[in-house]
Amino acid sequence: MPAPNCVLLLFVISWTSAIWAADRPNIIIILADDLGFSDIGCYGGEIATPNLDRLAAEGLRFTQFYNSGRCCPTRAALLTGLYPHQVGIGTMTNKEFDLGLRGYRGFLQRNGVTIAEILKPAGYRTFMVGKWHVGKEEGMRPLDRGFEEYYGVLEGASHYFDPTPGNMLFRNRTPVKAECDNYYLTDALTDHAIRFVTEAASHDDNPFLLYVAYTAPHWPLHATPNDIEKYRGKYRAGWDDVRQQRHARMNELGMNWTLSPRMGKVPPSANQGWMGGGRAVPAWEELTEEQQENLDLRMAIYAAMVDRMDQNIGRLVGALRETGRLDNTLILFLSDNGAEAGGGALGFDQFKPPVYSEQARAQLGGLGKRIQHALAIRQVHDVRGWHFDAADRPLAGGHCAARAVDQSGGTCDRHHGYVS
Ligand SMILES: [Ca+2]
Repeated sequence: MPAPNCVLLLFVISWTSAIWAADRPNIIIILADDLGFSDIGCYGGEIATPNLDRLAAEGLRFTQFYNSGRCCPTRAALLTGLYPHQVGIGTMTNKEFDLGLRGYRGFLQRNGVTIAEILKPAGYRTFMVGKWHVGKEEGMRPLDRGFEEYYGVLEGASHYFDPTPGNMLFRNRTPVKAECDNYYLTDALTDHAIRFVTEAASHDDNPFLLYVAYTAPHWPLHATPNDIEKYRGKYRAGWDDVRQQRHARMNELGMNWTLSPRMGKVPPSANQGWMGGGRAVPAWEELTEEQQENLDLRMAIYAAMVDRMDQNIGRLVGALRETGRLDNTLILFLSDNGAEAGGGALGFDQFKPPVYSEQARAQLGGLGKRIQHALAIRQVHDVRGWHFDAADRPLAGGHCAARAVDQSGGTCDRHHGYVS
């Protein structure tokens, strides 16, 4: 089948037949940030993601699924089951994006309800960790929109080793600081997610909704030395070689796509101009040895961030197993948009917010960007229909799983008897 050039969002689901039994399932939505769909192993990536791969092998893997192309709109659609413009987030959030138009208000409107606002009165515990990014002011935050427990950053682009300044690290309604000297945000989010599900299991038998919105691997490229070291040198062959290898593995995995022509330039529409759209993407061989070494490091850091996220997903699944909740838990994994095409002379580092100090760059190995591109747009709102079906609480107009597959025009490589 022809290569779909706008597949951005992957989708891994793991469940067992127990979900469709009388007990309502727990629901975990894991959202990665700026993750390219081919970065993880079960979609051909060279990054080690054994935990996600296992979920995929035991579940269902989408080969076509669409998000809303950018952080805030995808999150708005995912939370409400509506198109992002319908709930005021046609673009990004905060006051500068309030254009005074119904589709562009800069925060999640009240004309749509969130999945937490539906499931909480239905008896679900409702937890969230991670990046909210659909409104940061009082009255717009997770606890204002149906979640009873929250730990994370209200905005995006967080510093991984200390997200305190500027990114509004919160525990429920209270601003907090990074909790320890060796703090790493992906670990901390998982710690709190595990705390939520463990406490819930010890408290009562009510099912829970857990929304895990990791900030990884969104910039800044911050990772720990041990994780980085695993990938140093693996990208020295260059991005064209990595692209070819990923494509070959995709076909081995049964996706059977034709590799699209190599882009000569980053499309301006993908970068909105301010990141350098329209610039040429050089062939790897055109770069100097020093540039190649530098870019190998940047890509190794990115890979380390994805690897670390997978390690943490493994910890979360382990906690579910220990609490006896794993077999009655629906787990969905997706990305809010594709990996970001950055700016700069090599497409990697033009855009540097002030949070990145020179000290941090020296310590962490520099900042960077990726080489893939975000395009378009639709269908993530169908995800909420899945939740309602699984929870036996469908809304009028909600979609069942099979319909979601059909409407996206996509296919899946495994089929389950999940629709009556
Ligand atoms: Ca994003």
